[in-house]
Amino acid sequence: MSGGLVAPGWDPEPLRAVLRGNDRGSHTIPAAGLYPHQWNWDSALIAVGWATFDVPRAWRELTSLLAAQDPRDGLVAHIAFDPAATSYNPGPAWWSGRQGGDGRLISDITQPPVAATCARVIAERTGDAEPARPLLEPLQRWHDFLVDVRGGGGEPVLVHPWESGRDNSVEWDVPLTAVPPSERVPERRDHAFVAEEQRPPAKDYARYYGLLESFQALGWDQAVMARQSPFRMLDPAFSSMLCAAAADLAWLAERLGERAIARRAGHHAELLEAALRSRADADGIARPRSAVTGDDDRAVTTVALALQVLRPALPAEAARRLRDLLCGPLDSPFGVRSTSRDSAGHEPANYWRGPVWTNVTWLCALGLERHGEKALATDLRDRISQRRWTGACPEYLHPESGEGLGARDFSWTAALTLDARSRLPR
Ligand code: 9WN
Repeated sequence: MSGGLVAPGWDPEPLRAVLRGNDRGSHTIPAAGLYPHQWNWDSALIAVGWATFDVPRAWRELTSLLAAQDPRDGLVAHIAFDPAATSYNPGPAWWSGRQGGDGRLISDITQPPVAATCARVIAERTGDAEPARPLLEPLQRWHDFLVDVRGGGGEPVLVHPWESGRDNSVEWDVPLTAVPPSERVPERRDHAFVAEEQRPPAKDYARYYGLLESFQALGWDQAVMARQSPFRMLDPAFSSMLCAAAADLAWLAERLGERAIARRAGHHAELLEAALRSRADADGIARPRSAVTGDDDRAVTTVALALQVLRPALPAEAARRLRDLLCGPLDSPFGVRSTSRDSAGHEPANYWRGPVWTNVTWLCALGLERHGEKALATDLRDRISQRRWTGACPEYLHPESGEGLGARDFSWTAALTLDARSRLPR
C-alpha cells in the first residue's frame, strides 16, 4: 500500500482543463493532433471523468458515441471521423465509407465495449439511471453485433489489433506474421507528435494497413471478416469487458424497467462467462487464442489476463490468481503494467509492450472492487491519483520511472484520474 491517500493541495482544475481543451462540443478527442477524432473506448472512459464535475456533459459524451452507431448492423466503430481533422492516418478514405446514424463517417472495426460499464458507473455516482434510458437499445444492438455477427453466437472474434485497444501488445506479434503487409502505407503522422521509439514500428503498420486491404478484398462484410480475416483472435480482455458490459447493461435496464433488454443482456453475460470458462486453463483464466490456428498464447503475461478481473462471475480461484498477477508480474509503482518484464518482446517505453496505462489500472481497480478486493482497488486508485502532475497528463507511463510517454494532455488519463481521486477515502 502506498499510503498518503489525501494528498494535500490536490487540484482537479488542471485535469478538468485537459478535458475542456479536448472538448469538441458533444465528443472529446483523446489528444489534439495525434488523435483528432472520436474514439470509442476513449469516449466512454472520458465520460466517467466528465461525470465528476459536469454530469450532463458526461451523458452527452455517451450519447454522441452511440449516435455514430451504424443503424444497419449495430456496429459502434473504433473511430467516428471529424471531417475537419486531417492530422491522423488512416483517415476515412481507408475504410468502406460506412456512416453512423448521425451522418459521420466511421471505420469498419470496433473497440473494447466499455460504454455500458461507464454508463453504470455514472448512474451509480449520480444515483440517477434515467439519462441512460435512450442508450439501452443502441448498447444492446452493439452487443448483439459482437456476439452474433463477430462471435457466431459466442465470444467475438477480433479482426484487427486496433479492436483490442492494445495495438502492438506482444500477443499479437505471432498472429500478425500471417497478415500480408501493405505496400501502400501512407506517411506516419503519429511521429510528428510522439518519438518513434514509443510507437509501433513500420513492420506492424504495414500489417495494420494490410488488414484494411484484406477487408476490402472481403467486401467489408463483417461476418466474412470474422471468418476469413488473416488476423482473427479471441482476446480474453475484450471478451471480459463485454461480459462486464452486458451485466452492467442488464443492471441499468432492470432499474429502468426495460425487462426484455435486461433479460437479453443478462443472457449475454452468462454466455460470455461460459465461453471464457470453457476455454480457460486449470487456473480459470483464459489466454489469447488465435481463431486461425486454434493456438493459445501462454508465453507472455499481459493485461489480456489481468482484465479478466472484470468478469462478474469469475471463479474464486481465478480471482485469487489474478490478484497475484496484479501484485506480482504486472505490478508497477505507477499502476498495472501492460506487459510483464519477463515476457518476450517487453519494451518498457513502447506503447502497449510495457508501459502503464491509466485506463487499464482504473478498469482493474473497478474489477477488484466488485470482487470485494477494496484495499487493492484503493491502492491502485491511489497510484493513479498520486502522480505529480506537471500539466502534461501523459498517454502512458514508463513502468519503472513513471516518466510520461506518448501524447500529452491525454483525455482518459485526466478523466480517470479525476474519478480515481474522487473515490479515495478522505
Ligand atoms: C488506433 C485513441 C487510441 C486508443 C487506443 C490506442 C491508440 C490508435 C492509434 O489510440 O490507438 O486506434 O492510432 O494508435 O492504442 O487504445 O483508443 O486514444
